[in-house]
Amino acid sequence: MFRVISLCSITILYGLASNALALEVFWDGEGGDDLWSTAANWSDDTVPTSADFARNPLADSTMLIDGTVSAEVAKLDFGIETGPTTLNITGGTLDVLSDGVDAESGSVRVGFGGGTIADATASTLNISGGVMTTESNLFIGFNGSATLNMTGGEVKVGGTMVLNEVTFFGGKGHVQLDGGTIEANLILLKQSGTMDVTGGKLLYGSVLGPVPGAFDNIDDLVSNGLITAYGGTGTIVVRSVPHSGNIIAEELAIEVTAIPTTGPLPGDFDSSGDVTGSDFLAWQRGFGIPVGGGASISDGDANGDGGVDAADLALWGEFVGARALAGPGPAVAAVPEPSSAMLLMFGLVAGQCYVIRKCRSFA
Ligand SMILES: [Ca+2]
Ligand SMILES: [Ca+2]
Ligand SMILES: [Ca+2]
Repeated sequence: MFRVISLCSITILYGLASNALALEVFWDGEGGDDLWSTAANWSDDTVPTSADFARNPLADSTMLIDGTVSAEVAKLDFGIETGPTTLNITGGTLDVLSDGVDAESGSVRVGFGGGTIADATASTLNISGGVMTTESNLFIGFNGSATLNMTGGEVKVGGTMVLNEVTFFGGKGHVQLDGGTIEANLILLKQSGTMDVTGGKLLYGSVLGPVPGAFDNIDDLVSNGLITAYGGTGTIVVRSVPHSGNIIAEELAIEVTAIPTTGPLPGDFDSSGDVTGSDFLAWQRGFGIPVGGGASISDGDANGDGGVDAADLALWGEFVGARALAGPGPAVAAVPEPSSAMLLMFGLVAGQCYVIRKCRSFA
């Protein structure tokens, strides 16, 4: 059963046959300490290398990569049908490298064929530190359910971060981003993929939603509640920023963060939905109103102390170039601003422009 599914998945996802014969190394947990680097935890008591496909089908098991571990592997699947599996990364590194032969290599698949998220079969990737790099794709839920809980560290996805690839089973892929940085060349939310943000940041090149053409940008995903801030009570904040080079599809990355409140962003003095040079002019007009002087947001008071001074300009500077995205709740009307000239002054106009390109890895 499993082999049939696996082969079909390869065909469906990649449209080409895989002929790699990389060694499969299985987690047996016999080392008793959960550490990736403990040889006894693996079949044949050998820690996998960048030439191996690592798999963990051991239900209720936990794998640990901490600051002592520098792990390399050609592919990692865990939570394989039999039950929930957890990988905790608290430090160190996990590099998942393509072997140049197998189309699936370079990828991590969490929750491989493991039922719905309500089941005990949902698997979890917890990252609180360290760096995980996948040369190819990261699947959170693959014919099964999985959650990525991110509270620190870095995830660098050279291919596509896919939330829930459902081909044969139900399931759900969820990313809970509470800290750290996720950088993905491309993000694809499949049938029931969701993300919630309370901290940290997400950088991506392009994003595609569950219905190609319908949800093809983050505005759609947020307005339809698939990407939320603080469980829906906050605001998703996006802007275009330079990136470290991991994102190959775009010159600029889209940065996604969150603030815990709704309403105008700090520095959005004209409540237009974005923070631009027009807001700077509003601050300039109000500048000099003393603290407690009754100034409002529209006067340039970003911190609510009733005055308009350098502290308010600092908040404007923190959010300039950012846009607030309204969730499914009461809509916040975004009024387009003739801001290009002002943004040119601040050297930011390029950051306002990006092109959503077609999904490269998954047509
Ligand atoms: Ca063993
Ligand atoms: Ca504004
Ligand atoms: Ca103020």
